[in-house]
Amino acid sequence: MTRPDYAEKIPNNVGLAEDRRLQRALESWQPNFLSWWETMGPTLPTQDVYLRTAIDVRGDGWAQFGHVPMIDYRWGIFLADKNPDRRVAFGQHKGDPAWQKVPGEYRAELQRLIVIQGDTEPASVEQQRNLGATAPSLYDLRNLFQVNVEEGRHLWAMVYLLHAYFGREGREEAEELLHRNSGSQDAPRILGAFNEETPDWLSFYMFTYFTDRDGKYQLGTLKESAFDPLSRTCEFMLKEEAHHMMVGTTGVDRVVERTAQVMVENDTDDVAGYGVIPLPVIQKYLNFHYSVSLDLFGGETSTNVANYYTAGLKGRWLEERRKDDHKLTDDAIMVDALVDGDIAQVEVSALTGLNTDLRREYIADCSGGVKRWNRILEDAGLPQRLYLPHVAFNRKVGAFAGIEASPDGEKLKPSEWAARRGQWLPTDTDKTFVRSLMHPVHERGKIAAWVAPPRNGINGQPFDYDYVHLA
Ligand code: BYC
Repeated sequence: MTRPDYAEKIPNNVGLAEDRRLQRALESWQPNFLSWWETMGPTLPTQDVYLRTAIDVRGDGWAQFGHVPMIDYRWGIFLADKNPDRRVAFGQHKGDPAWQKVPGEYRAELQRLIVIQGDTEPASVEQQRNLGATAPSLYDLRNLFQVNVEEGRHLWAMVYLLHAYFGREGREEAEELLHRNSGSQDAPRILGAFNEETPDWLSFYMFTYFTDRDGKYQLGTLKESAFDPLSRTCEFMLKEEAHHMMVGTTGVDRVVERTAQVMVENDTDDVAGYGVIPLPVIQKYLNFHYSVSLDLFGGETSTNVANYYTAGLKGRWLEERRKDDHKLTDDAIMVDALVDGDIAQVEVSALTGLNTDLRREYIADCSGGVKRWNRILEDAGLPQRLYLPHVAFNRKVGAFAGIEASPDGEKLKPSEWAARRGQWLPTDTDKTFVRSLMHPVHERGKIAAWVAPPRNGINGQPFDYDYVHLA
């Protein structure tokens, strides 16, 4: 394992200095990345931001805090430490030594998985680029930028793999990652949720709760990959990803807390006039972000995922803790399906049902957030509760893509859906209202009226710390 060289143009712990060809290739991609960051990254001008920078994967090296001008942020390539004894944990190659090179027969599939993962990272930066202008506090602004620079680093992580292991095609794919853009008509991002807008901070908190959490689960499955460099890079990315989910979890906490406060103070549900977000609007945002994030798991049944697993490319969440043969050739699983046009379940082979297996883990995790937010309502003495809508609600991918269903899982005629969708998904009026609250609060120690302050600052600093110096 090489120690990271932070003096390098591209900080890394992959021994770039010893591989001049790779170093040159990445150094020629770097200006394109920086020009993408300048044109598609955060729009709010800043002098510097109190950022966490990874300069090592060990000890506290992954979390060095300090005020940094954003363009000087050091996007580096860091892989978790190598375990020389690591073996493939599942599929037909179970028990073999983990692969240090890409086997020819799996090249196309591995490249595809890495490209899809890589595509989401810059997409989220593009989606969030204008949020700085309406940040509710300097603390939130700093968190937004932290998420953005780390998503940029996660792009670097995938680009490193493409350059180092996939030759010319890999380099071409790395270029394409900078050319597709979120929401573009001509060259959109690959997955649906990454072409949606993140126009306000409630959307940002919901995105970092629900969509970043898909990232956690997908990275968790790629961390199991037999292809060791992919596994090691995902392991380190997951460490950084935890902060993004904290931003989402506590962000929604704080919105719910503030709304609950105003409801209690004024003894009314109708709080829009008091400048906070009514619970039914929060529920609609939750419905939207949860349902588009469910789409990110692919179909309930998928031969792609069965092949990935059998080949050893993509495992299950916490693969090694599963008590089975890790081959699954004789196992079955119940998955959601349309049966004679009705919402039901069918039994399929465990291998083709693996997207469902992962989605179940994800749903259980999402329920934790809802429980937390409901505890805030309960503690405020309020009877209202938030909930996760049914898996058939508002789906564009998988078994329920062709039907419409209510959040309770009742199948609806298209006309009923058209008449009622505004009760369940944010309407233009809801979105305009939420946007009308988004006045920037860029003054140290102050916060917008629609969201409660956080319980803790960053890295032991108080809430009123000078997290960002604006230009
Ligand atoms: N939108 O066989 P199926 C993150 C396509 S987020 C559009 O069921 P499969 C992050 C699919 O490509 C994590 N198209 O799919 C979060 C296939 O097309 P083809 C990102 C979709 O392969 C926040 C067809 O439909 N990482 O890190 O089993 C901020 C049939 O689908 C969608 C990954 O996703 C969609 N939503 O599963 C920043 C991991 N879904 O082949 C970052 C890598 C499916 O018929 N990707 N399709 O043309 C994968 O593991 C899998 O490709 C998927 C899909 C789970 C995405």
